[in-house]
Amino acid sequence: PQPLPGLTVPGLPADFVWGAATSAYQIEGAVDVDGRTPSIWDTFSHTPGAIEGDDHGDVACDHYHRMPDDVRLLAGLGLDAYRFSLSWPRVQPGGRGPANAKGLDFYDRLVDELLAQGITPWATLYHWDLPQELEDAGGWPERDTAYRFADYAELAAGRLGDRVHHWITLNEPFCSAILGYHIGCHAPGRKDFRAAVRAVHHLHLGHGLAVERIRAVVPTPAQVGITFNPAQVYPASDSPADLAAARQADGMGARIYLDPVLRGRYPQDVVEDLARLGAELPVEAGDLEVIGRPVDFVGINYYVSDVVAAGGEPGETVRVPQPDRPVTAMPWEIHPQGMTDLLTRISRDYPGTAMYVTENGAAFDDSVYGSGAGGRIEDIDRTVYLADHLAAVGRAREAGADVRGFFAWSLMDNFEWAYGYGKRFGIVHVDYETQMRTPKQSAEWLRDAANAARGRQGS
Ligand code: PNW
Repeated sequence: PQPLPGLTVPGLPADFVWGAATSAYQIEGAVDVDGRTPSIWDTFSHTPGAIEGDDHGDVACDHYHRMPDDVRLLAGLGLDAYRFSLSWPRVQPGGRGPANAKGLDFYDRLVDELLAQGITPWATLYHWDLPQELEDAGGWPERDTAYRFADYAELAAGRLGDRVHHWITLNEPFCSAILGYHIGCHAPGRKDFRAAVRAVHHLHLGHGLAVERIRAVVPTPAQVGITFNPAQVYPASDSPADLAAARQADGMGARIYLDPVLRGRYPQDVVEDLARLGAELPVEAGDLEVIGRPVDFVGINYYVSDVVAAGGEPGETVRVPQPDRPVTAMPWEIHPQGMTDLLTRISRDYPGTAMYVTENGAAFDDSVYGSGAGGRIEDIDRTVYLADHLAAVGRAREAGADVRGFFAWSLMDNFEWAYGYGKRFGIVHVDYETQMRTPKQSAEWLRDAANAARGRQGS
């Protein structure tokens, strides 16, 4: 067995933010309680064959009913911050009209519980649970959805903004647009590339409109940002064909998201690649000014990197597996240096960008030793994964990247989207029969490493 990693992570200052993250549909359950209406994930997960084992989020971790206990659990882990998401159809059933007081009350109580425990709330407004009614009206490929999102953002921020000072508009627009509307492995399960490209732009527009509305209702010092999962791409060789493939993959996986928000324009090569594929970003006059409004930070979710080669057909790119890299249970390749390279590259190409790692973590097949309250999960593989990626953040900081915090994905095992409950990312184990929570060894290590970092002088 591997030894536990050391607690000292070089390069992380005393004021580095240590946190854990979740999202509403993955943990809350209570899908028809207190006025919530279905989201696209309720519909999708109840479509036979869409999800591994036909799992769904009807109960999930039952967090909606166990929230105060979960916050106490979080407090016991000694973390500074908790990133959660609001369920749009809980806050604004159907995605239009007035707020649902009971739905907002839940997040109001959550925020108060967090603050009472000294934990800073970080609210994500959209972690993929679009109200089904808005999908029925066309979803993100329709421009109107962006305006609906801005209205919802204002309702949520207006209620919580006196206490929540950290706001993330969208989580991973790549997943919403490409996995949801092109690949179809995520809700709403459509397979239409042109629609997916329209969705990309309307997600960005919704972000920009929401930034303005949040700033209007949240008193300073509001910190408003957006979370991306930019691809970290390496060419498989230095042949012109592979270099071109890497450029294209980087354009579609990273720059199409980063550039409009951080530079106020779409990259010309990406626009040309899309045109060759018969797709177009539906940009209207003034949109890029809205989308390019300054943000206070960018959230980065990092799990894997991609080695890319030219595919069989011209203009096709393929991801080349790296058999020498160890894998998680997903099975995703483990490559911490990719995170250093990604953060360093963003800080070089988009100077002055403050970043937080808003997700990083791994699914492994945990073994539970003992049972009940005496159960123990020695997840050394997850602990090493987190330690290696925190070290990668430290190296990026030493190379000049302004990375200010790290949120482990996830606080607890939860509904892992298309994979259902079989893949466990938690630093806390959830027994889905009893809903008992048991902190894993990785949670204890994270708590101790955060403490060690706080005790040191800033670096
Ligand atoms: C992120 N992909 O999702 C999400 O933000 C989390 O909700 C999720 O649980 C976590 O990562 C682990 O999967 C992703 O296939 C899901 O490229 C899929 C992909 C990327 C990110």
